[in-house]
Amino acid sequence: MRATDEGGADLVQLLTPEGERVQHPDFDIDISAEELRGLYRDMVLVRRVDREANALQRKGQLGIWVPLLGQEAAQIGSGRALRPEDMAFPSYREHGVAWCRGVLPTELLGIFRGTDHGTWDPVERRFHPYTIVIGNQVLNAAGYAMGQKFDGKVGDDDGEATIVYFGDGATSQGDVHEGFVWAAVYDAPLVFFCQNNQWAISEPTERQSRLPLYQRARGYGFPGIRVDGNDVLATLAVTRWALEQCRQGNGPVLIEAFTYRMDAHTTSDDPSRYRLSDELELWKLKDPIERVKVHLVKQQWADQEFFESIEREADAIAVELREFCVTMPDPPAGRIFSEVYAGGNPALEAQRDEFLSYHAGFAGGEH
Ligand SMILES: Cc1ncc(C[n+]2csc(CCOP(=O)(O)OP(=O)(O)O)c2C)c(N)n1
Ligand SMILES: [Mg+2]
Repeated sequence: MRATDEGGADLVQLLTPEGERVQHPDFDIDISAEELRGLYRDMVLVRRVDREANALQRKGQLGIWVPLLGQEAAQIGSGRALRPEDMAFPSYREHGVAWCRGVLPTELLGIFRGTDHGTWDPVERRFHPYTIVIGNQVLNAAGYAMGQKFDGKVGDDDGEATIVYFGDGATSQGDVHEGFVWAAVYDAPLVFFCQNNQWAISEPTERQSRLPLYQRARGYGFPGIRVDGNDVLATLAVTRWALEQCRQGNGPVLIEAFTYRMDAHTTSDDPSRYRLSDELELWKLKDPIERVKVHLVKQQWADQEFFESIEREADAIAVELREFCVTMPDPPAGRIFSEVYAGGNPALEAQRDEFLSYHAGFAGGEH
């Protein structure tokens, strides 16, 4: 058995790469033309944000960027399954989920320009700060979901749930294992959403597991489902079901979204050093956006004017992103020392004073 087996018989799919709608005995969804146009719009706009931010890094305006290219359906399908009161814990690639939580694309830029840690309010947006430490957010999310359970927010139609995002590589981290154990034994309302994009930087999924990742859930005692992560409808349907299980007190659930990282790991990475380009060419045929476009056209649910209006909207977002990025003020030199301790700390304050006087010795270093 290989973790990288192509999809496999258990793969949940509702929209084929050719844009054909197929039925599934357990997971189906009624989707209106308007809803599907909305999902298409979300995916096109986040892809544009992603490409624009990638270009801004190439121009030296961002220190680094983490591309989501290819993972739009996994992120929009799951992000749109959430209710406003649910909580989401991202890793560092979840720009599409951020979009669904109402985080502005401009609010992500400071993280990658090195000026802040993200400017949104995690409590208000129900979207935790990005986490770079692999797998760590799984423990944070398990604790949060246990809190929802203890606070009595689980057990009926109005129940709350939590979703946590992590990668295929993260499944090898101890934190993820511990998160599985805690959530399982406390029946925490937690959806573990693993985006298996086939790579952990240069390590393929077969280096993480001998068996398909969704099957790991069984060992912990909760359901695991593999969904076509390039199929926005299937991802939406499966995530809605999983969140509902959690709301009713039957959580947790593991979802493995089978997808592909179409670009580099980050702008600091060169994937041509460790993978062949024919792999990418194969996945291009399974593009998450194209299949929705084909389906919309076939159904006559969208016309040329619709597609052009989305392009115009994407252009406008791109302009806004560029202008915001190049005019972002540099943070004051003392900024890295602030907001570390709520009540101050003498050792840190001494370090700050020393650094500020050193910094003031340089031309332009007075602030
Ligand atoms: C604890 C820890 N170890 C190592 C790293 C370095 N690192 C950054 S991303 C990454 C690979 C993660 O792969 P995966 O979980 O598949 O997520 P993806 O980047 O593919 O979305 C590693 C090892 C880190 N950030 N944190
Ligand atoms: Mg990965």
